[in-house]
Amino acid sequence: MTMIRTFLLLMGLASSLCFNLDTDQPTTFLMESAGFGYSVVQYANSWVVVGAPQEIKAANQTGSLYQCDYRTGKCEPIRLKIPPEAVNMSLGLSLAASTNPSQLLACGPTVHHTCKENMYLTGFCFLLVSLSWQAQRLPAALQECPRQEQDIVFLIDGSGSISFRDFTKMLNFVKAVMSQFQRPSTQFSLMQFSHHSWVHFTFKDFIYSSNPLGLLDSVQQLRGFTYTATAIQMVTNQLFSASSGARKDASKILIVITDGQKQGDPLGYEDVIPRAEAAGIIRYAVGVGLAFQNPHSRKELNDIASKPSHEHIFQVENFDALRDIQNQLKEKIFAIEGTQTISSSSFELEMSQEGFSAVFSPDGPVLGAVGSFSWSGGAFLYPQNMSPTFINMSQENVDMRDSYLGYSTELALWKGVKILILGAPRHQHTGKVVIFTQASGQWRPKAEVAGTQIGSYFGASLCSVDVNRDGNSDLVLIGAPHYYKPTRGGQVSMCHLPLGRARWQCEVILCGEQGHPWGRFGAALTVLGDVNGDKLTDVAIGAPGEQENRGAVYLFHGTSELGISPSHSQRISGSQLSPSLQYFGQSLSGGQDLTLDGLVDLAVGAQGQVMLLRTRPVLRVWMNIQFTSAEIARSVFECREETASVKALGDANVCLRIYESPKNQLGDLQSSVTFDLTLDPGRQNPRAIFEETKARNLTHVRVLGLRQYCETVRLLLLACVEDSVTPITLRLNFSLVGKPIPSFGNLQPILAVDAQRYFVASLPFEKNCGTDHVCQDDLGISFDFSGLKTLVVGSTLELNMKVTVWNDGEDSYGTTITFFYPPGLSYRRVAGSQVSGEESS
Ligand SMILES: *[C@@H]1O[C@H](CO)[C@@H](O)[C@H](O)[C@H]1NC(C)=O
Ligand SMILES: *[C@@H]1O[C@H](CO)[C@@H](O)[C@H](O)[C@H]1NC(C)=O
Ligand SMILES: *[C@@H]1O[C@H](CO)[C@@H](O)[C@H](O)[C@H]1NC(C)=O
Ligand SMILES: *[C@@H]1O[C@H](CO)[C@@H](O)[C@H](O)[C@H]1NC(C)=O
Ligand SMILES: *[C@@H]1O[C@H](CO)[C@@H](O)[C@H](O)[C@H]1NC(C)=O
Ligand SMILES: [Ca+2]
Ligand SMILES: [Ca+2]
Ligand SMILES: [Ca+2]
Repeated sequence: MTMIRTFLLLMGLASSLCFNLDTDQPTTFLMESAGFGYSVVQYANSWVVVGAPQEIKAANQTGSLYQCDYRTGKCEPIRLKIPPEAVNMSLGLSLAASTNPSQLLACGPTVHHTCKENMYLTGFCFLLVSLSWQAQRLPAALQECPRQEQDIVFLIDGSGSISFRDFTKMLNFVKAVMSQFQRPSTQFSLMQFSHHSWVHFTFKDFIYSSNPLGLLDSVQQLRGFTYTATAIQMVTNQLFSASSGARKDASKILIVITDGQKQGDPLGYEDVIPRAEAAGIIRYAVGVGLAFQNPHSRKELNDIASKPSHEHIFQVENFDALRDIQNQLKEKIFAIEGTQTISSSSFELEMSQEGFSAVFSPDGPVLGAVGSFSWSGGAFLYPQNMSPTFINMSQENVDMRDSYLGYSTELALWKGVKILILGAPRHQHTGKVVIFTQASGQWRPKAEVAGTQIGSYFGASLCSVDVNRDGNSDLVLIGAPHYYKPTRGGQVSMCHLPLGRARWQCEVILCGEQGHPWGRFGAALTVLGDVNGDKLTDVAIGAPGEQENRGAVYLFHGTSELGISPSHSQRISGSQLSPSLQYFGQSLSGGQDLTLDGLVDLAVGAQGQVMLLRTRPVLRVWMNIQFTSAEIARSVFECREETASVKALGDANVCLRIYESPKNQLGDLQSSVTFDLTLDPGRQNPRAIFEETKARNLTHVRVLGLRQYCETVRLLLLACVEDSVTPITLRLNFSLVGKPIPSFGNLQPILAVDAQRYFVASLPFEKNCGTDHVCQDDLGISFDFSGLKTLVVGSTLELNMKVTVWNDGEDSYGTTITFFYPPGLSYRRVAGSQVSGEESS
């Protein structure tokens, strides 16, 4: 018994697990191209566009796009003009498409952008409209290198040991260096020192001067001793101050030019250099003349200059040789970048990786920019003919560093309101998803929901679903592909959009099958459209890590409660399609019919290939049974004399009509239908049999199209049935196997899993209740205790009671008498007798 039940259960599971994507004849697009299949999108109801972000196309060009055609089974490269500045962009790392109008976004978020000595990662997307592959570039130009601001102080030695001619050469050197930098990014200030000091011009003087180089013309030599340390202290305190025009975010650079040792200075370098260092002043020391050949002087230069000394010290033999180091000094200063100085804080958009994710909104394309603001992340919205809007969490007082906001992007619509959803899978290590809405032109965070497990990457994938297809999104699926459970890896939360000010919450968790702790279930999500014909949207979820990265795809159906059923209706493993498949399900795209059969198809990316799976046409069956006579006449079933002969019971007309849902363009669909008819199922002995089989059961196999089919069967009643009250039942059940359609690549129709598979009709026995067929009885009852008036407990052992029931009206069916007696008595037996020959109970 248990064995059989287990078997039946398995049978049921097996049949439901192939509903209803066709796995027998997938179309495979193969391409010898690195990363082919990393991303995939259905485009313009005719193409599968595939990204191959790792393909090396030229010296500085990575990534490529392909358009694949179901009819030919082949892919062609999409030839885009890649601008030379899009260095190693990994084109095709993310793709998005929209219908009506048909648009495609293809992004390369790893544009290597060199600024001076630093390498930045920005991104480009191409917006393609129609098949002309005329591309618009987003953003229109490469972001400029970050502007580096520098505040440079020259501190020049005017002591008596320097001749007038050499002092002039020194001023010329200062002039030459100054002329190589541009205002306003670079500002200069000049101070001369001996045993006094003289500020010739501050940064303010420099920036407001109409002729900055002219400021040097009035400089006179001071003469006297050499108070180098005191002078450095004044530079630190006075010149690098806001009141002198120094800027907070600029690099601070001090260039000291001297010919000799400190002389008579009350301060030592140890008194002043630590302060200069703390203020972030980068110090260059230029030593001129033979004085510096002695080790003591050499040490002084070391004390003044920043570390490492060899990078910050210049020594020249004489003042003429200063000219030789102009360029060296310039290069050194140019090389100082924001990221290397103490003062400059962090990245803004230099590492934005714009286009890491992409989605179309009614206002324009939205590109995720995960790396912006030290990987806080955000997204750019590109409205038509307008400058882009940056959407991030700046309004919120939250720590978003390393959150990766914009790792995934999705759009939802609710009563015409646009809702932008951004995933931040590294937020606080557990991940977060934020909903943005527009309020007075500004995109503001409205609601958010956080992940629960560290490292789960909650929000790495997003998918908004309009389950009942009324134009309003009902829920968002949020993938956490690295969610770890010992038996299952990855999960997807189902989160209904929050209404009003309600908190955003997720209700149901979708999972893959057990036994795949590294399955990465939820790494890819897609809306499929309605595949099973219940008019509710269905979704597909990829688990590319299942079975040692062979991968799998799950199909889930929408439910009438505007949710997604937590149990999948089909699992397609990569190994079942091809033994060599790897990462099957790493990318998904559904919702369009590319095979021209009227049914939506699913494109699934794997490593180096893409599979196009068709949905199978779904059949449902309408059934009916009609008897030629509405009831069994008394003359047929009444058993007065004991003649053991069967009697004709009339005909049953059995009808089946097979119809398709959803509608498709496949024409007539044939299927082989096996149907069983059973009389009095569940009864030990049947009361009627089929004339054809002389048994209670009958099986027919017919090939039927999408038409109504009827068949008449003759019934016989066995003689003297013992129960002529309960109607005779006739049950119809069937199984259906769709016939492959040769003109559509042998696509095979399938019976809906939730289709009705039984139909039961009943044939009642005629009742003696007049012409209205309503039995109006008139029952009476009387009790008789054989004349006993009092029951004395203990004196009488038996109490006999006579109950008389009579009927003065039409026949009465199922009459019962309920009789209560006190606890002191116990029930013995009942004996019945019938008085008139009519009907009994
Ligand atoms: C590749 O890009 C680098 C950095 O932008 C550039 O220096 C180099 O010239 C480029 N090479 C070619 C062949 O374009
Ligand atoms: C671009 O990629 C190629 C191949 O991987 C590499 O050789 C080259 O150095 C890269 N260019 C830059 C600028 O990073
Ligand atoms: C958001 O962007 C603005 C610039 O638009 C920036 O100043 C701010 O720091 C950003 N906020 C976060 C949390 O990244
Ligand atoms: C009727 O059912 C019995 C047992 O289930 C089976 O052996 C027999 O073949 C069936 N007869 C017909 C005509 O289907
Ligand atoms: C009808 O139902 C019976 C019992 O559930 C089952 O054994 C039989 O296979 C069914 N017939 C068909 C044609 O599916
Ligand atoms: Ca809806
Ligand atoms: Ca559906
Ligand atoms: Ca199709």
